[in-house]
Amino acid sequence: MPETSGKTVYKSLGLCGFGLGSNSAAVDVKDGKILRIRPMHYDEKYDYESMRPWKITARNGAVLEPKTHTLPTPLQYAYKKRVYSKNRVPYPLKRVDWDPNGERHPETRGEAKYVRISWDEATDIVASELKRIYAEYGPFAVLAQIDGHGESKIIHAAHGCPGKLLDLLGGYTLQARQPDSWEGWTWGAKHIWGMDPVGKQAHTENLFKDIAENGDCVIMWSGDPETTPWGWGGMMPGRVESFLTEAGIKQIFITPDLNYAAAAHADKWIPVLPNTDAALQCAIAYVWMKEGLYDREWVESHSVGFDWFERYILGGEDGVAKTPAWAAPITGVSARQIKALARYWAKHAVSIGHCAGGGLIRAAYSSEPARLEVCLLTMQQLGKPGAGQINFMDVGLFGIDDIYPFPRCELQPDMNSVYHGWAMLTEPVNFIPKTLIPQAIMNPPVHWSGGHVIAGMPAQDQFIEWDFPQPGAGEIHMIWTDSPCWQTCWNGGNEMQRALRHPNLQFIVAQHPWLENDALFADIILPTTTKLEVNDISSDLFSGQYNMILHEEQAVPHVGESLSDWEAVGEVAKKLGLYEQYAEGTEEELIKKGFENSGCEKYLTYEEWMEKGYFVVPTAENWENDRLHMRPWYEDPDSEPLSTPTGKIEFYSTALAEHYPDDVERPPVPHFVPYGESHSESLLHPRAKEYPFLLITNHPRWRVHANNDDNTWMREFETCKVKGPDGYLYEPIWVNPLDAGRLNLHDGDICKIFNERGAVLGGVRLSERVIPGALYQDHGARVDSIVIGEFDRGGANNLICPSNTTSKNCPGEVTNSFLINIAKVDVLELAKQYPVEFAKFYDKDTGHVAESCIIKEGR
Ligand SMILES: Nc1nc2c(c(=O)[nH]1)N[C@H]1C(S)=C(S)[C@@H](COP(=O)(O)OP(=O)(O)OC[C@H]3O[C@@H](n4cnc5c(=O)[nH]c(N)nc54)[C@H](O)[C@@H]3O)O[C@H]1N2
Ligand SMILES: Nc1nc2c(c(=O)[nH]1)N[C@H]1C(S)=C(S)[C@@H](COP(=O)(O)OP(=O)(O)OC[C@H]3O[C@@H](n4cnc5c(=O)[nH]c(N)nc54)[C@H](O)[C@@H]3O)O[C@H]1N2
Ligand SMILES: [Mo]
Repeated sequence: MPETSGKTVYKSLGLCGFGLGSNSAAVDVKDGKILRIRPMHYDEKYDYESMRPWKITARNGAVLEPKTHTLPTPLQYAYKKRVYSKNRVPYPLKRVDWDPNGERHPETRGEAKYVRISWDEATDIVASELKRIYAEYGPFAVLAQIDGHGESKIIHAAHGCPGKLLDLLGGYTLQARQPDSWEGWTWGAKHIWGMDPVGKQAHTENLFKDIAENGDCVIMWSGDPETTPWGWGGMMPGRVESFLTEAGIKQIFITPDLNYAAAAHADKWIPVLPNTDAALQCAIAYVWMKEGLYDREWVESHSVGFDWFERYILGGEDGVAKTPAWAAPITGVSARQIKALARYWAKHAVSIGHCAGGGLIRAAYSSEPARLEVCLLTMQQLGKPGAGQINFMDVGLFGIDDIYPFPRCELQPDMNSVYHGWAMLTEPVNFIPKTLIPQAIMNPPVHWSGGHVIAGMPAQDQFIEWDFPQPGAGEIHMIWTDSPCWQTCWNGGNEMQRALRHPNLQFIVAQHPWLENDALFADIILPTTTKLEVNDISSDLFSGQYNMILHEEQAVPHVGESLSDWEAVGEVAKKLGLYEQYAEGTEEELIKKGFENSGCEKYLTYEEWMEKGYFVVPTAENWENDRLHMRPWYEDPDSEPLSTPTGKIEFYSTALAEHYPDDVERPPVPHFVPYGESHSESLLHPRAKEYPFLLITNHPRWRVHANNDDNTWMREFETCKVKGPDGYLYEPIWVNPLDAGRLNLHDGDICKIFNERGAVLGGVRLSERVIPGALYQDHGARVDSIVIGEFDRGGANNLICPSNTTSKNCPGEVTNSFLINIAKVDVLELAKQYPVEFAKFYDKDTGHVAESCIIKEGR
């Protein structure tokens, strides 16, 4: 048992990690328990000046500097409640009515209870099922769901360890991870300005400094830098926004809701109906064209196909001029406001700000607003002083050298040599895009255009056609998941619930720290640890202040019988005689190897680093002299061609015209596409008569996707939960008072939101902070099914998202901005109607699994 009393350890505690650490904090431990989590002081063990503190000075003299301590968010301060959650899987579990030697009852997954078994028995079962399935069907019958965000652990990686073992066994089918955060940029923007690998502006070096010195305004077009950086890198982006205000640089928010950053920092809020941004963008271009508010010569020297775009905007193509008056009823933004915005923009140095891209980048036809944004940026001379596309969360994004708008550190500590986690670019023979999993389980074969559908692939990959299964491979018969939250994070969760109960699936094994979501559909559950319970190495790359490399000491003993993800898979590897090849060393050896390959040896020795617990990488010398984002291209486009086929901005995409000339859902010239063959999720579609609201599903303020919904400290916030008359804490739904008045809804009412795909409950929060015609409920709440595949109490609105992908030839996710209706429900009556099913698992007050799903020994 490791020493765990009276000490302080350092941990990166961000929840978006896949080997990339963030949100570092100090954890004080007493008597083997977490006492408190607090900021760590960079200068506690090092001289602050050695870090070369940086400084950005605005033209009015306002100054932005890093703090001398890390900037954790409420999610980190409260993390001990997640570690000690009563939802922790206490020991290995087996579903009672799943018998590997008899009846398997797939149809009761999600409602059958569990019994305790030993690690020995659990790993015997997993090993023998693997052998049987490989022998009967071959390796591709095993689907590995091993991607996902979560705790950033390196040796004890949260996601991916099963892939290593399955590789040693002969292969598997990979659930390919979408470019989820950036669907529209990937499927759309890459075809107008290239910008591989992400599709957002590459070359953002020193963009923020340029904005501070030369910018007049940042349009926050669908971002919330006071909420989403909580998941990525800490509180710095909120400080950056305050600095913009001090610097006299205006912030205009274009969003359907007055989100948390807008409420604190907006000089102006322009409410827009969800996913109608493309119409607004077209109308802005119209004003510029009609009023001559752009430099045509400059645009033509940097692009191809502008005439085609002009023809579409002015109405030459379809007879509809995209005027402000045309856009006003579609977008909810008045013609007057559109003209004022267009004129202001053309006369000032304006940048567009994002975090990942906002809801519209994960909505139907998201390729179009992404491309149209590039049209607008280009018409106003991208790269001119103070003008670019800036991401408030991209501080050292994935170590890509040129996506770095804030001052650069000398080095990004490299963890790859010992990272056991999932690699985004794994190249298995057989894979299924994450959006198509339910279909691939229930109705194979599946065909798609769009290549590997893995974030970071080059644009040309999108033109490859693929099939599942590949020739020689068969159907899926087993799932091994270390990321059991598909239902509440992807597109069409009710369909996934049906897939998980499909007889094709003979065995599901989940390894997870908490009993929730898809884990409650597994046949065997292996309990895994949080990072507070292990020794590890990690980095911190996203703070926007300094990079760090941390020696993460174990803080507290393992909870229950849990093992780390790496160790849990190791126990199965032992049963298969593959442990040595799987593990590649001891924990101690790997931590040392990790440090030696991190690039940090030039600063200090391994022993010094172990002793201190962390090292702060200094700011690069002369970082101010780095290249200035797109300035060289702005000055001379021929000096650095873009990665489009013509090397220029393509208002008319030559590649789309060549590969998909007839695709009206993603035509060569970007369009406003309200609905079409793939989707009808628009207020302009007749379906809106029945489902008259668009649902906004932002990234949750008090969670990171599916993580943290059981955190009792978070659940106390009024914006986190709404207490129903039955005492259950429901997921809030923001309703504008104008809509609420018509529907006779009141603050605190419990309602169902619904469409043909099912219904989800929530609690009304009346607020003028959401535009009439839209409702807003955060994404990622825990599934608490009343009727599986139909009706949910937890507020997991992904259950009723569209299953169809971005568009016909774009297999991206559509999880935001879809049609629903809302109606008040009487939960006390409902409880009578569904006496057994209602609130099967979650305790109404604490939200904990009331241990009702585990049958105790002796009972
Ligand atoms: N409606 C709607 N849906 C969306 C979005 C949206 O905007 N709206 N956004 C999309 C985006 S951008 C993303 S990135 C995805 C996120 O989707 P995911 O990456 O799938 O979601 P997460 O909840 O972050 O993480 C996956 C799982 O990892 C688990 N986990 C955390 N730490 C560990 C660990 O140490 N070990 C193990 N075994 N498991 C661990 C979590 O509990 C969770 O079950 O959601 C997408 N879905
Ligand atoms: N707390 C927390 N932080 C997170 C995460 C989390 O789950 N929780 N997830 C992390 C991940 S993986 C990612 S990808 C990023 C996501 O970062 P983003 O993509 O920026 O986050 P979203 O919440 O989807 O959207 C941001 C804002 O867009 C606006 N918006 C929504 N729909 C529309 C629309 O149709 N049009 C316009 N104009 N605006 C719209 C809303 O005001 C919303 O607050 O956040 C990361 N950080
Ligand atoms: Mo994301």
